[in-house]
Amino acid sequence: MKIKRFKAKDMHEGMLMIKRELGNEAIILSSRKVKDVDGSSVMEITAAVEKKETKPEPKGLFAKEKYLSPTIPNEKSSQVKNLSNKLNKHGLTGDIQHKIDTAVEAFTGSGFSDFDALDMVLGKMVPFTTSVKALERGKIHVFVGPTGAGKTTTIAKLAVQKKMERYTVGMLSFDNQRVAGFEQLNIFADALKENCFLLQDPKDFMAASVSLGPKDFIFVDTTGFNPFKPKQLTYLKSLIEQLGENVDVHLVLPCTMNAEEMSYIPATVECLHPKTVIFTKIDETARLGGLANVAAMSGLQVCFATNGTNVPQNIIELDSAILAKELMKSPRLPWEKEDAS
Ligand SMILES: Nc1nc2c(ncn2[C@@H]2O[C@H](COP(=O)(O)OP(=O)(O)OP(=O)(O)O)[C@@H](O)[C@H]2O)c(=O)[nH]1
Ligand SMILES: [Mg+2]
Repeated sequence: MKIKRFKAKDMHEGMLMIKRELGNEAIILSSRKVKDVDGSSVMEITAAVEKKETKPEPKGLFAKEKYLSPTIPNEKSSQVKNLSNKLNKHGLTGDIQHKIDTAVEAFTGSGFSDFDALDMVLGKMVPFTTSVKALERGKIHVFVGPTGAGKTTTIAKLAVQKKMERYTVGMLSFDNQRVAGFEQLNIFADALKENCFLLQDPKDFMAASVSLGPKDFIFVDTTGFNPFKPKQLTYLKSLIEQLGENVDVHLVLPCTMNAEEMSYIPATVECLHPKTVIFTKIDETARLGGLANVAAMSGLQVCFATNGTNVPQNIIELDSAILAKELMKSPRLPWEKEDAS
C-alpha cells in the first residue's frame, strides 16, 4: 500500500492533488485542519492506494519453484521496535498496542517518520474534539470521577477560562459529603464574582437555577465516587437525572491511576452516560498508558487534560500530535532526566 500525505488550501484542491498523484483508486485515511509553516490554516489529507502487484513471468526450470516459495514476513523495523518498546513501558494494553504497532508499521513502511505515523494513527483511533464541542455553550456540565481526581480544580480552570472569554458561568455543587468540598468551589466562584450553590438535594436544582439566572455555562461539581461501590454510582446517576435533558457529563480521570484499572472506569460509569473524558495530573506521571488506553478504547470524546495545580493556567487541549509527542518520550523515574528522543 502506498500512503501519502497532502497539504491543500481546501478539501476540493486536496482531492484533485490526490487523484492526480495516486489515481482514482485512492482512499482517504484522514483529513484535518492544520497550521502551515507560515501560520495559515490548510487541510492535511492522508490518502492511500493499493500497489498493483505485477507477478513475474516464471522463466527457466527453477523459476516456478522460486516464485512459489513462501514469502518471509518482514521483520519489524528497528524504528517501529523502538516505538513499540516505549508504548509497552507506558503501559498500553496489548490489544491497543498491537493495533498501533501494525498501523504505524504500514505508515513508516511508506516513508513516514515514526512520529508522523503515530500522530496519524492516534488521530484515527481517538475521538479528539475541539474545546467548543467538548464544552458546549448553553449546557449544564456535570463533572464526575474518582475521589481526588481533580474535578473541582478542573471546573475552576474552565470557569475562569470562560469568564476570560466574556461568558457568564454558574456553579453548583452536589459535594455535601466532603469537608469543605463546597467551600473549595465557592472560593473560586467568589473570585469570579459568580454565584455558587450547594445542592443538598437534587430537588434544590430548580430553585438554584432560578437564583443563578441565565448563564452561558453551568458547571456542576459532584462528590468523588469509588468505582468498586456501585451504590455510589446509582446515587450519582439519580442526581444527574434530576438535572433534566440539557446535561453533558464529563468523566475526570487522573493519569496517576493504575493504567489497567483506569481502562475499566469508562465501562464502570457507563450508566452516567459521559460524553467526554478529561485527563488530569499528566504532570505527575511519566507513564501515559492509562490515558492512551482510555482515549483509544472508551469511545468518549477527548479534549481537555490538566497538567498542574495552577488555576487557570494548567489545562491544555489534547490532540493527536501532542499525545504522539508524549508517548514517544521514554517513561522515566522522577529523578531521571527527560529523554531528548
Ligand atoms: N499535579 C496536579 N495536581 C492537580 C491537578 N488537578 C488537580 N490537582 C490537585 O489534586 C488535588 C485534588 O483536586 P480536587 O480538584 O480537589 O479533586 P476532586 O476530584 O474535586 O476531589 P474530591 O472532591 O475530593 O473527590 C488538589 O490538591 C489539586 O490541586 C493536576 O492537573 N496536576
Ligand atoms: Mg471536589
